Amino acid sequence: MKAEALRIDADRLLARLGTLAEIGAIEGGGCCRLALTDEDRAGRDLVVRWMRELGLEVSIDPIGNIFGCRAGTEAAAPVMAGSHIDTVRTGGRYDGNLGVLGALEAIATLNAAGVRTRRPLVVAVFTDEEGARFAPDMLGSLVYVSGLQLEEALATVGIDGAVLGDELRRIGYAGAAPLGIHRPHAYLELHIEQGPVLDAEGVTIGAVENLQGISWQKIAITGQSNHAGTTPMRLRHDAGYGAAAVGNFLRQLARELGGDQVCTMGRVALHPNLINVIAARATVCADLRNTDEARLREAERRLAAFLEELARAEGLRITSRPLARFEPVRFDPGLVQLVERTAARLGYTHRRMTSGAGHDAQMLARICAAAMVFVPSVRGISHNPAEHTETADLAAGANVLLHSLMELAA
Ligand code: HGY
Ligand code: MN
Ligand code: MN
Repeated sequence: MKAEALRIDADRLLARLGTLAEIGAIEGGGCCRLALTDEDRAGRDLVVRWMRELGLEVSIDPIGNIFGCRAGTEAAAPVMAGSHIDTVRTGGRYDGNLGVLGALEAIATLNAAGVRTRRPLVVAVFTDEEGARFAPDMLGSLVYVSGLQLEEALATVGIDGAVLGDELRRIGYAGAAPLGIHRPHAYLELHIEQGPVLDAEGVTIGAVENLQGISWQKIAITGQSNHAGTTPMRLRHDAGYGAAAVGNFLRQLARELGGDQVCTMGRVALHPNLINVIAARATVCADLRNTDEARLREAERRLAAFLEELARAEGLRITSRPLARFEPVRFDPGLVQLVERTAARLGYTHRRMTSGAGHDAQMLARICAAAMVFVPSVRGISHNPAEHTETADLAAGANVLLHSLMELAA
């Protein structure tokens, strides 16, 4: 069959997505496979098996990134495609998984058609993209591009007190391959949009040209525990109130800055967390994002000023520690055009767009030409078991990935 006419097998892709989704399956059809847990190990083992069945040569690096390599006719720098298979606690079945399984589906299609490419093709599964258990997010790809020292990454303590390196060894994925194995010629990532744009406009393919900046911080608030009944309001140093005030301020901050600014308090904990005790301590995690670096810095500045004022007014001690800080990224214009051109050639509607979420592609962009292919998320829902993408859109994304890879590897 002519290369032009090649199309992926949607049933095979859907079947693999379904099989992987059974690992860590949660109510509502989603997944919970937090990085380096037993569920993540089971998912990794399954993908490695599929890679081997597809004849790929599997390598695992010291931070647990998995690479499946399909030899080219030349030993040139490979074209890489991939994503992640770790999920948040209430994840869907497509976030990350589609990028890995879509790349495997492209390989399966080339194998079935007996098509060789000049450049090798590498499928990558990056460790701990979500950063939900071990911050920062995109940790594995960040180490891969030397943005974070391996030792520092291995020493990371998770939200459950586990040490990243111990967990990596425990699940058997502390690999021996050299860091930076397979320096790619180019990198493409297929991913669900996780936002409302494509679905609302009825457009099939997103050619992602940029990705917003991310600022995560852990805010520790120390007050004084006291009796909820006997303590007059004027004598309180209430860490619980402090946490609530931060949450409220984040919403106000997004409103004041407007534009693309988003602010989230997704994680909060009180101690001792009892109905009749004024909280002694609170921790709040803040997630700030903006496509514009200067405005993201303004948001950080305003939050810091608010925390100072809150500490003074309430007699609290408030400290903040950064958990992740990535500037906005622009993807390679040539690759973005390739994604658009390929979508058009295959007859799919398409548009250029920004990624609101962080992705491994933003790290690969530091070392090679990188870009992303988005497909619609129904009602823009993600990080939620109800996350859904129609089969025709899954297939469209995988076909655009397949033909883009073939052109890049020619
Ligand atoms: O946080 C993010 O944007 C991604 O889901 N890791
Ligand atoms: Mn993702
Ligand atoms: Mn995610």
